[in-house]
Amino acid sequence: MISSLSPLLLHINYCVLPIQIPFYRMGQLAAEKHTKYILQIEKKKDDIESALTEHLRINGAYWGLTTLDILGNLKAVEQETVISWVMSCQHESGGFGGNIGHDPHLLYTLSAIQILSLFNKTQILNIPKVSTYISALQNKDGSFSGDKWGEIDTRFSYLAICSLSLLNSLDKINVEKAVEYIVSCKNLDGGFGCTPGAESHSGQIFCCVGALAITGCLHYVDKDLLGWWLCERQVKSGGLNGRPEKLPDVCYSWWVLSSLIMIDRVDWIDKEKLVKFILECQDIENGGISDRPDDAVDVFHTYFGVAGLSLLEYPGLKAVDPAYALPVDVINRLFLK
Ligand code: GRG
Repeated sequence: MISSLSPLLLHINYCVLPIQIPFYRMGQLAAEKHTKYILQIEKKKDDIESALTEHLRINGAYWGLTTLDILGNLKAVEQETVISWVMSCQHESGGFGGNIGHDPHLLYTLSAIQILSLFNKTQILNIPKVSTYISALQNKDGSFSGDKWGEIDTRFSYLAICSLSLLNSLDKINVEKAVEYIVSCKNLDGGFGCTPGAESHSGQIFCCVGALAITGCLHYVDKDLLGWWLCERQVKSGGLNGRPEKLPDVCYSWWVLSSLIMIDRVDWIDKEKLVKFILECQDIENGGISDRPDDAVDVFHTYFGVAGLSLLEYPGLKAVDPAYALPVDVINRLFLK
């Protein structure tokens, strides 16, 4: 049964105990350097990284802008320029593309809605049009396709549910069926995969647990079993991997940690060691965070590193909501309206 809990109550229910880390025992977060790193990405339009990521520019904008907001520096960007660029990525169907003139997909549509939420500007959207685009992608069995080409994945269930919830339009889909499909992707190890029977992976677990949290259906999760699987993701270095026998990666600081918080099992990992791992992945000189120590930095890992530290209550950072992947004050502003 679908709970009538409002999304507003959800993040208030997560229990995150403050950690007491003696910060003199580890490096510090190079917050100023990371701000500079994010702000200069936009200016480097001609480099190879920029060319390779052109198709997902709107995701990059969400990662970068949310990082700036967590660091308390969102005001450093020209809001009007960003908003008008985001709106020019909208397709006539109502969905958003990854860049101007690109095909729409749920992945880019959520990023567009998240960016507008950061700037308190979702009201400029034609909400019925956007939500019609999203709801048309729900299939009979409750699953979602990512776009008109039809691929199905629990990532797309999360993208649709999170987007519609931010637009206060969850009533446009069959939530009960959507939840039923997600639950059908639950495995015997307590985790979730991309389709029924597919291997558990931390990224998919975030999507399924996040969607269940937003819809008030966390009772479908076997919290002890999943908590055990998730805390087993921590390796010797303190970093987290996405599934057994894989290398740690800073991005799993988000996928695993947010899931552990949503199921109230975050104390089952060594938080101090994870903070140390994330800090070791910083480029102290030029800013930015990489997947593992000494690798090249990028905006994706910078976001997940900073957001992970926020979930770990690292001092000086805004709190982030583990289900919506947006600062808690942004979520409160949306749902308290
Ligand atoms: C709003 C935060 C937010 C997300 C939107 C798209 C999406 C929802 C979530 C993606 C979840 C996911 C599948 C994350 C995994 C990303 C990743 C690092 C995949 C790499 O997979 P492999 O198999 O890596 O290459 P491993 O680490 O397993 O070797």
